[in-house]
Amino acid sequence: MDTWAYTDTVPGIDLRATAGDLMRITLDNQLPADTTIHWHGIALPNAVDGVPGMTQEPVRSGEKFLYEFLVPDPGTYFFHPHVGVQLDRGLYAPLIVEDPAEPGGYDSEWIVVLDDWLDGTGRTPDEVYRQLTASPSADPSGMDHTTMGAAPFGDAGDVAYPHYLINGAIPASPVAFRGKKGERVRIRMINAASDTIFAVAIGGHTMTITHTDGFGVEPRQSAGIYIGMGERYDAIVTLGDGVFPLVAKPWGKEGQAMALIRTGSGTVPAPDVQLAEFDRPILQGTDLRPTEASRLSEQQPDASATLELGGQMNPYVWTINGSPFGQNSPIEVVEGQRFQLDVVNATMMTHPLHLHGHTFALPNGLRKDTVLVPPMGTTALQLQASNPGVWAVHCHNIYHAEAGMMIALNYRQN
Ligand SMILES: [Cu+2]
Repeated sequence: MDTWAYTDTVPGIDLRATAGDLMRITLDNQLPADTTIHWHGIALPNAVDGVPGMTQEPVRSGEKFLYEFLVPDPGTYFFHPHVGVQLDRGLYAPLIVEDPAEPGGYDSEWIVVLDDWLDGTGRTPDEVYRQLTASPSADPSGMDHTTMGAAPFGDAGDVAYPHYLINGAIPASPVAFRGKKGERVRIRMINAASDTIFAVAIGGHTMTITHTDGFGVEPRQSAGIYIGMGERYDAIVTLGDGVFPLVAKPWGKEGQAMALIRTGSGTVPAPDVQLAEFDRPILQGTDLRPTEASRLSEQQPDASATLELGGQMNPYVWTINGSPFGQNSPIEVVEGQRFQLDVVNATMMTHPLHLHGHTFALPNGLRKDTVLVPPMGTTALQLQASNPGVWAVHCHNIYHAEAGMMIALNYRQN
């Protein structure tokens, strides 16, 4: 069994740039399949957004493709394929865009990438997808759906994973971050999982959340934070003295991911260490408020569209506005409009809704590009239509997206 990866590591090596830089990256496809790269969260030109059939031809096995774009905004991003369920194979890597105007206020910086993992354990993500879609009667997910409806996220997911990873490692052989007692560390957290929402906390520490999806938030101290698929959160943590577990607990699923923080001597925590931090309130993204600088200007929408998320396990079809992608009608916007997406989740699951090429403001002003929409929940997302093209709007549960939970946002001439 060969894992698919960017170069030879999972996650791939992180790319770093400064806001305003021109990125020039050649995808050299040595996979035995077509692929593309999507630069998740970056407001880039449509032609390099990496969605096959919408913005480019798939890059064939043995072929190359040049992605060239300016990175306009600082923040914590990542990149991954936009073909099938390839993200779940290990094809992902951080993209960090530094802010030349950043005041700093921290001593060092770590990147924490979360993942749910099954490749090489008996079935590939493609086989899982085939099982999900092929079974005419029984629920093939392997998931216990008895948590359905539980707050805050409802049904826990469609796939049971044998492993949860932080920076590619299982808890029995965790990665170790090293630092000094009293040091202030900025931790950039990325959820690259395909079907898993995580709660993240650090034993013996609180974290102060400072950013989400590249945008500043009013700093908020907490025992931990929930992170949906495709979301990113940055936190500042002041390090204690010893050895500490950084744990990511999969929502509604068994097991956990763990990394170590080492600043001194101490006992290494067991892989199944239970953190008391998870008994305290864990923040959700929607609890956060934007900084003034990251707000969208106050404005009445010029136009709006409803976006209804639907679907079920059996048959395994996920929809937007009543039909899977390809059968639903694109949402149309005109350049210059303030546009509102009225999102309705008509299912018992939480869906991480992701918009390409733009960011949006939640009703409380929080700016993001990926938002967790709770079961039977609604939200209104405002965006500024300033980046012409044909853009994907989809659930970042990669199995849902592949099963149809996607729609196009098309610019039309007025
Ligand atoms: Cu979904």
